Amino acid sequence: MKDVRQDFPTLNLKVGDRPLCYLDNAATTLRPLQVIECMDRFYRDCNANIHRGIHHLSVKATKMYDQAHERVARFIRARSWKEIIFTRNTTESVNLVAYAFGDALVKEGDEIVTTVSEHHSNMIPWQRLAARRRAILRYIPVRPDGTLNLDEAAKIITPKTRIVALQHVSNMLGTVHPVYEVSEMARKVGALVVLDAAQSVPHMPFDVNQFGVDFVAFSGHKMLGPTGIGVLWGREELLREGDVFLTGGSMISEVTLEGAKWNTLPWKYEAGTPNICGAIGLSAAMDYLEDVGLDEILAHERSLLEYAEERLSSLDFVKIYGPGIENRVGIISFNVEGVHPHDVAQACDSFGVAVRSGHHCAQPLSLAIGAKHGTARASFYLYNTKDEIDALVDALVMAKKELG
Ligand code: C6P
Repeated sequence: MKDVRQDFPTLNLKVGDRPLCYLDNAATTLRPLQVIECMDRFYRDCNANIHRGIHHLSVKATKMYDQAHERVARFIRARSWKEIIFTRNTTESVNLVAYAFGDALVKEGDEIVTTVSEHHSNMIPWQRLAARRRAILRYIPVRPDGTLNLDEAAKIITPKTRIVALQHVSNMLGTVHPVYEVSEMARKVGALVVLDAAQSVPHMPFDVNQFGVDFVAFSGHKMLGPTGIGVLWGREELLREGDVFLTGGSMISEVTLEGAKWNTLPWKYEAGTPNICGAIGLSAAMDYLEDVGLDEILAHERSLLEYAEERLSSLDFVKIYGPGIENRVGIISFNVEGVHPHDVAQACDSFGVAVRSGHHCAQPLSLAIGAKHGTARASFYLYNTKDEIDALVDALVMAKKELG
């Protein structure tokens, strides 16, 4: 893979007198100059609202925003740009499905299925939907290593199931889940499938058609793009028929005092002034990622994961969670014997190493894998190096010595 580090100004920062080792990419990634400068150019040269004005700047901004939908469609191999809805983030994308589709689909006594491994963003919206509709929420359990128990899934997904919502990759453990197998079970009983791809779209070649799912949600800020921009992909025929979510300007074609008609796709789901610059910044991030190559990025992260697993498992006071690395991508979750994960993260910070600690917004999974205080987590991306993993190891040795 080509050397990309010079494109990321944040990597020049120091923490105290140590170079920053940014290993918190599952939380959010850094941004390359190409994205920062693209957004800077937009605000300098093209700033206007979209789909409203007929003046020069508005036409320019509208074109760029509309093209951003096409850019995303190409990135995830969607059949049409009309299937791309810009939201704020993965969380909003999942909520959109729960409200606009879930409320109409789920009736009293019906069942919704999700998994114990989910991020809260793909759990709470279904808890709320079940409460609104007096439906039953059922969970596919995980084994002690955090992998999904498919034998149980086959029993839990039944003709009563209306929606199955699951993640592609666990943000806590990096586990890659067997999405196709689960979606096949769901399709057999006619349930809709919602895929949280927040931790996969940024890290590997991704084709929305490969899993047999109906909706895919992800966030721009986890893939070199800005914060405040996310994506919901949905099958066009579903989106065309679906109810609306947020209402107001832009999402209508005609309004009377009595009611309104909805706009065409994707505008029907993009109420109000959207994050125009965010969408354009995300397009620049996708250009960048494709230029480096998603296969190359995946291979690079795999080599970092292998190295991290080898180095951390050589420390007898470190416990690593999750399945073997053949079932994981660039995330490693661990604990240092006798040291609280927050103290581990603090010790890492004193070495310039940024890791996240706690439940990682997946508290039921923490409990299920026997990490009641959570874990410390290092997560990799295209700009990380083996030297940074060495710095992490030095920090863990110090944490054990001083605090363990
Ligand atoms: N996980 C992490 O540190 P938002 O916040 O909406 O952009 O993404 C939510 C989300 C949903 N699903 C998965 C699998 C995720 O990893 C995340 C975000 C971050 O693990 C921040 S909590």
